[in-house]
Amino acid sequence: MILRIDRLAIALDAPAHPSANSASAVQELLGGKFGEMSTLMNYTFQSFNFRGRSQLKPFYDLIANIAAEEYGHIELVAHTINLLLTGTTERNPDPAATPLGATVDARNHLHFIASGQTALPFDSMGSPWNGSYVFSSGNLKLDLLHNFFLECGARANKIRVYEMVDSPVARQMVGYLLVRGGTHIVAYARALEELTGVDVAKLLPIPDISNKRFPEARAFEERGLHRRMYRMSADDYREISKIWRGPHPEDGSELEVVDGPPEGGPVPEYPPEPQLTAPLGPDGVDPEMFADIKKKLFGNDKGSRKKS
Ligand code: MN3
Repeated sequence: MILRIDRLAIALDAPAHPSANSASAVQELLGGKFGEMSTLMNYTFQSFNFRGRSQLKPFYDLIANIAAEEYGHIELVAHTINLLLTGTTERNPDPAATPLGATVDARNHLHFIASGQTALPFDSMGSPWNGSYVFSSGNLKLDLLHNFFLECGARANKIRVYEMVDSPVARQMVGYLLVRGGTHIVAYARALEELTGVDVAKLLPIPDISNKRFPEARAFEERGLHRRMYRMSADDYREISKIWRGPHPEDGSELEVVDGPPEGGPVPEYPPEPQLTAPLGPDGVDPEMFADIKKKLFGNDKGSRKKS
């Protein structure tokens, strides 16, 4: 079971310049093949399907625990998309004024047609996330190799989205996820080392650029977030400390298990978007529509039902 906390992993500030096309690029980090929906569902299914749990408890604990952190990463990317989209159209309840006119040049019309100007489980090209992105082979060595590869691929995509989008809210989110994804790369490298003796961490970093080159990521690393594994449970997953230990492969700092989730930040509040009839129509209830319904129910004779 998952216990949910109504906070984001970090505080996110609304951007001064919202951008629908930046939001489309960020969608890759949510519903792309290497996005946060994929890390969440891969580790979730691998934990559901784990065989030989009692013999391999530290590995089970690690995969199950990282799955729980990934939920918060989906949440963080979705809210970044929402903040980038909020304010991209004219908040005008008159449909004849073409209040969504600016969106015809936006890359992803689904943000405006299929949702209330908010995130969807799609990649940057509008293709839906799908279950074939999940690898759960039943072979621990293979699954760990896959997870190491998945996190490195996710890191490459984060770096590229960072290079595309200069909005501070997107860069804050990507900086944080570069650091947290970095801990998951080290975790799967350490797990492979415990299982086989091979020093997988010698391959790092993949791609060959340090997190310290990204100012927002560097700030999180200076606070020690790259050496922390959050234990996302009140009582369980304690054996992660049998894998998450020793020196960090890049800077030699000591790896540390922290009991409980990150302190986090508030969930953003989104104002209504009347031009999208979100949450209700203009002015709550459209008076003309209301009069129409009344006429259909009661006829023109106010208040009394027609006698048949
Ligand atoms: Mn993640």
